[in-house]
Amino acid sequence: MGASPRAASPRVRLSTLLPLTLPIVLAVIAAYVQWITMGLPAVPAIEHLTPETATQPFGFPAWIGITHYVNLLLLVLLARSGLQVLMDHPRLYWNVHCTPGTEWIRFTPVQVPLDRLYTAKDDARYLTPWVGLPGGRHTLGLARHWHFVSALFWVLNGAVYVSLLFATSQWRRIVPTSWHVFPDAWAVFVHYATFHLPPEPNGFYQYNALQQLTYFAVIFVLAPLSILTGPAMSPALVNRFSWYRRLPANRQVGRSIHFLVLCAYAAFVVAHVTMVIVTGFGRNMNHIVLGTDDLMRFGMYIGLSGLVILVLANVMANWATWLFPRAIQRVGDALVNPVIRLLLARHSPRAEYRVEDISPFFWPNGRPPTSAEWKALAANGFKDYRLKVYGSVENPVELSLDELRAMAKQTQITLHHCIQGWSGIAAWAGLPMAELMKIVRPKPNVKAVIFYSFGEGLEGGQYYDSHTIQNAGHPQTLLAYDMNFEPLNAVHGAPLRLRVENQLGFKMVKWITSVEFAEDVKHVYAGEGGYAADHEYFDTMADI
Ligand SMILES: Nc1nc2c(c(=O)[nH]1)N[C@H]1C(S)=C(S)[C@@H](COP(=O)(O)O)O[C@H]1N2
Ligand SMILES: [Mo]
Repeated sequence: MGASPRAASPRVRLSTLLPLTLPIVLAVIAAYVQWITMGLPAVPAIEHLTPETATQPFGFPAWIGITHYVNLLLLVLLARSGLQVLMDHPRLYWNVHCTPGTEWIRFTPVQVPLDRLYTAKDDARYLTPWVGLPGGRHTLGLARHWHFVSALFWVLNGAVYVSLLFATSQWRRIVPTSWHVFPDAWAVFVHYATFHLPPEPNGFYQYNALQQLTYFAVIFVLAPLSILTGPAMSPALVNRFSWYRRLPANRQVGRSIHFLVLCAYAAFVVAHVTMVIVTGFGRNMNHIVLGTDDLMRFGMYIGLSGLVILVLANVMANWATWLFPRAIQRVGDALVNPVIRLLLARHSPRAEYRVEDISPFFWPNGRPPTSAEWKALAANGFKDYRLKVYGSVENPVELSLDELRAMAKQTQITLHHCIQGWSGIAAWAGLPMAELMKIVRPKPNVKAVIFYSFGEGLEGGQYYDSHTIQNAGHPQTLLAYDMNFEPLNAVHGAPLRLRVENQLGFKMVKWITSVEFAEDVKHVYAGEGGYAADHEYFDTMADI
């Protein structure tokens, strides 16, 4: 398939890099041309406002300083945990199939070998704890708890900020009200780009045009973009809507934009902090920290202490995550699950794709079982395989593959979402779990359905996972024996694997040996409901 392992594909594709950077480079060149040929453009005259002459709201009330600080703290946590998640599948694409070699950027030197089994987990990278939260390799389960909890509070903080902005007419600082802001902002840009400082207004009363436009874009463009592209990666949301697949924006476009927005935030922070320093650090710090407009040093000291606290909070976050991972998982679940339950879990998946949409390459995860039992069954074409269905049911059964195939068959072409970030479309055929439930008849006390694998997890020990009885009964929940119109192969879960289209891939147990109906999951291994939840601290509701 495509490139030989030696033909090194570039780490960043020019076809993506150029459209992103060329406008900036051209703007800087234009600024220099204008400066050299016509001199610096005039920026609008600045009124020297005083508390007596200022007409619009001025100064910084405490709520701006507080939301500004909370925002910074949460953005740092979001960026660090987000990078950790990214490193678990260190490739970004514009196509939903994630075919190796089609990524527009990769954060790994590895070219995916196509001549041997190379799983997506093999592809995960190590990230230093100085950058990543929590750092390490394949720690995305814990990173996700930080990311989602931070995201929740970040959106809440943003909502408070924007509400107060419009409740108080502080919005006049941020929202341009005249088209003149564009030529004025350009005039300021020509100054900055050529390393000149234009006459600056006092930020306590008003911003210059470029500053206003930039703040507006960060708050009203970047933030909504990251909020929208986050859920665009959720299987529950994406597979809920059948029109979604027709949009140009797929999971990988969302993921790529989510990352590019992070880059934009980072660029903004560098530029913003530079400008705060060069235009009068002490005074600017008093504005935002104390809400005063003078040259005292107090605001600077408190502000810098705030940064020290921010660094300490991050050190503590890493430390707590390594020492008390189970507690982090519990807190994450406790805060995030109710939101997911409210927004997503009530919806059944129903999106279907077309045969033409099927991915040419489908990343594998997990290695085929090594047990003698599975190998013997496989050697015999699974003729002796019996699926054991037991537990709290009226009618426990053991079913051969032929018997399973003789029962109600359903085919669905769906989009798979792995927790690591990759996706792929495949056709699956099998027995709907709802049909199996009609035969075994779960008792009224049953809340959980547990799927056990012949295979082992990353750290050894039996792989398993569980679903609520409601989720097991979803119309697209299948015990699949065919993939892309052929019997399931060894890598993708032969003889039988689960498909649950509203949740992440790790919930879809491959190489199933038995299915247990139970009141809860406490009696199974560590009791968290699945191998990944037990060992890797993955979320128990894998809808996002
Ligand atoms: N038994 C078992 N099932 C498993 C896994 C595993 O490691 N062992 N990996 C899971 C994960 S993380 C994903 S994304 C999907 C991958 O399915 P695929 O290999 O068909 O792409 O299988 C899931 N089922
Ligand atoms: Mo996965």
